[in-house]
Amino acid sequence: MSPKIKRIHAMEILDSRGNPTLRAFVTLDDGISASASCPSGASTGEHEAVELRDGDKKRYGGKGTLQAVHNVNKTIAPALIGMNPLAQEQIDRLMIDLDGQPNKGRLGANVMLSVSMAVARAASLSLSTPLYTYLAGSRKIRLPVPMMNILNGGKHANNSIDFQEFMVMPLGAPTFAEALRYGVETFHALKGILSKKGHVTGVGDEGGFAPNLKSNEEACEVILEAIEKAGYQPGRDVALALDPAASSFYEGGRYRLVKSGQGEKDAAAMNRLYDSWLQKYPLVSLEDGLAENDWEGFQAQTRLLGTRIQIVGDDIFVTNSRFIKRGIEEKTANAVLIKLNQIGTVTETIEAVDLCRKAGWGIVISHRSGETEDTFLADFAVAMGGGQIKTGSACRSERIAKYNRLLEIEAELGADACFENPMKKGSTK
Ligand code: 2PG
Ligand code: MG
Repeated sequence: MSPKIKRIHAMEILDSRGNPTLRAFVTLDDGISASASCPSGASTGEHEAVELRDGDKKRYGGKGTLQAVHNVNKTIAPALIGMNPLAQEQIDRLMIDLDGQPNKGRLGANVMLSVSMAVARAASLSLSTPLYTYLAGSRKIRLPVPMMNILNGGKHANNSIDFQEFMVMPLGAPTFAEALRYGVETFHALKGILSKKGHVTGVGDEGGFAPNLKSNEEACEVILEAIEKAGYQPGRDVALALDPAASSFYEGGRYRLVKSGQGEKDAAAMNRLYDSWLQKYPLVSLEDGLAENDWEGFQAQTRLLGTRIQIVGDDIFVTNSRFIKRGIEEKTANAVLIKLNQIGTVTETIEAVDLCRKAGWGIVISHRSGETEDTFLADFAVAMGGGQIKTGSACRSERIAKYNRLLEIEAELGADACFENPMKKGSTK
């Protein structure tokens, strides 16, 4: 007999920035109980699904989630009780209908996603199946290569760097555990280098260092130094990936590199800048190199750089199949950053992943800058099989929790664990 949902409730908890978020609990009639927590972004895309906040300035500066809790307890729970938790798609569609808004503005994407993830987790527990196997369905599972954001700027750090994320990608490692070690050792080497140069080694929201460097270029240079100091060869063992999060410094049709004092540029000049970086640095992936509404600039960038590196759209696609379809038609990029809370249900996120795979596009499963200790993302990345995860630096427990879960999964899979360089020609998307 199939299990049924007996109870659903939620509570207000805190994320890694000390802002309220939501944890949903799902209890089944077979005694299984599971919970899941929603993350929250800072450099959010304009077209992301709505994150419901109370707006009551007397509590948490307006960021409270009591209304969201109420929506779970009073609207979603009564509709879902009695349903089979294995019917993920049906449950997600029902929540989408209950909300009735294209941007999930009535119930809130944070409300729907916490419930959606908790339902999936309860279902996997009820079947005694690991969450990654359950979510994978017929997809081939694969351990992801981490994109580790070891140097932070932009909106994630109060420093002189315009670009938000400078990441290392240990592409030459033979296993996930080794990839993680390469990245962690590079992070530690970077700390030594920065402190020797007299920089502060405090960290930003995702655990990367946030020094005041002279330029965005200097950030790449110190990372290359760190890769070598850790004993690795830049490019071969450990490559660079970037997320400038360019919407955050785009204003009035210009890209304003104000924090570093490097002037203003149009899209063509930004693309030339990235091209010149490709000559100097072992860059393999560029995310949001241009702003979210600059579809033309993105297209030109993909024409210019897209055969040499991965061009990832984050804010421009917001994990929304409608925007991804347009991107595939117009050749706007060649990869998508996938964030569950940008769209608000597990089902729609999987739909976005499958769309990318069909088009031969890259898939990067990503955290948010505000996270919790929930490790759903690690299982989700393995299940989707795209071979790439972005989940922060080598410190801060909300990031490390995901890495530790991936270590566990790799150990559990043993000889069956698949790990390969997703940038290699012929690697499955
Ligand atoms: C991004 C993310 C995650 P945020 O821009 O890719 O690193 O940041 O969650 O603040 O949108
Ligand atoms: Mg981004």
